[in-house]
Amino acid sequence: MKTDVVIIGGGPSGLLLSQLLNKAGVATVVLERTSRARVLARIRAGVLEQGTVRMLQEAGVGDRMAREGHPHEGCIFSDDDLMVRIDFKELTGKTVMVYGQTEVTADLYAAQDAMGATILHDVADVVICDAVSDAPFVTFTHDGVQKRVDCAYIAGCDGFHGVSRKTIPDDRRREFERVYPFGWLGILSRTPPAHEELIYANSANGFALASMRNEMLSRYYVQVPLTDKVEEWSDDRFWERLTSCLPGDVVKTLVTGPSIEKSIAPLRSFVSEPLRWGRLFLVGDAAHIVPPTGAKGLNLAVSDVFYLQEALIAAVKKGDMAGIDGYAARALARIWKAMRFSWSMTTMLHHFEGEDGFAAQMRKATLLHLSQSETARRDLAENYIGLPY
Ligand code: FAS
Ligand code: PHB
Repeated sequence: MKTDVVIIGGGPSGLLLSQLLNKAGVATVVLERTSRARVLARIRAGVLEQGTVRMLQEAGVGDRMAREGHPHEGCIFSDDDLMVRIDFKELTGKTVMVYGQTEVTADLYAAQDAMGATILHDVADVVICDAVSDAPFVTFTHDGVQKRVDCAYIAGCDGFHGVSRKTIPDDRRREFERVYPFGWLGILSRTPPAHEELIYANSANGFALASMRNEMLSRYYVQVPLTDKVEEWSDDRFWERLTSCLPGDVVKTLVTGPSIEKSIAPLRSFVSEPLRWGRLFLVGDAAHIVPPTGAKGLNLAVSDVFYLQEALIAAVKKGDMAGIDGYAARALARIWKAMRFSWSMTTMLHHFEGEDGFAAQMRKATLLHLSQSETARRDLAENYIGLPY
């Protein structure tokens, strides 16, 4: 097999990159380790920045999002019963889109199928070869047969546990990490959302987030110790913790119900540099992980895709290497700013085991300042709706 770009990973970043490259006449082969059903069964992100919405529209996958997605003009930060609204529209002139990552991925698969794109599922033993050469290739096993695809470039869109980042020699990689001593226990329930906008809640009982997918599908999270197991959390126990974190006025109208999905996600901040190794480029979770507190994970993957698709199209179609040579620095500049925002939101809203009263006072003062300072609200809004590409 021979193609222009091999994309390792059929998640949102791999599929979006493939879609944009194919639209520009650049051939791709996507290699995905699991089945399509497994990819589409993952419940992940829920909030899309305006830049992500624009990229999906440019990729030709914006129609269902426009019909079924929900534009949000603001969100709430609460501290016990204090509720502070961040008015994105008034403060930045922009909004965000509530539309699940699962739906984004399904729309991308449908568009890639319509294009006749080459996406191989249930691929194993992916090995990136000769990345630092003019003739890289990838070997893998598919349908029990060892195969090889030769290409001009390789995009590592294979997430935190993929092979791409580890292809860069350990002594050439620089990794930055903060592992948080808690996780998010999340549930989906076929109930009306607690509030028409998202609520990021700080409380004496820890952090909680009230989100949604649509008017009859709610997504909730509560902070739990990393040692907790999902089977230790009955629905009743979850609802009890959630109601102890949300503002009293919201709890009054909260509709509870059985969970249809329940999982615990660990929280970490992580960046691996460099993003480029010869003709291999790291994209999305393969290169960085943010705690979901800032709703940046998927959106950061999309801005990586924006920079890389522009660079690859110029290189493949015109032999212009400027974008290729500038990709890593350009993407990292935005990655680190999103890393900072996600870290600050996480430290601002979560209880840390063994923290002293001073830390709790810092959280309360931050939220009180947010309620009294338009400048503080504008700074948060600018980061939340997404910094410029
Ligand atoms: P992904 O991990 O989505 O996709 C990588 C793909 O590569 C996967 O399909 C995987 O099967 C495949 N792969 C891995 N190794 C391979 C190999 N060797 N060969 C071939 N394929 C391989 N972000 C938010 O903004 N908000 C959230 O609430 C949120 N919640 C999350 C919860 C969890 C449990 C996780 C893990 C992440 C969450 N994220 C959230 C972040 C998430 O949305 C990611 O940012 C997003 O999926 C990034 O997309 P990709 O870079 O495509 O990586
Ligand atoms: C979600 O709806 O899953 C969601 C929303 C906002 C976040 C994290 C997760 O910051």
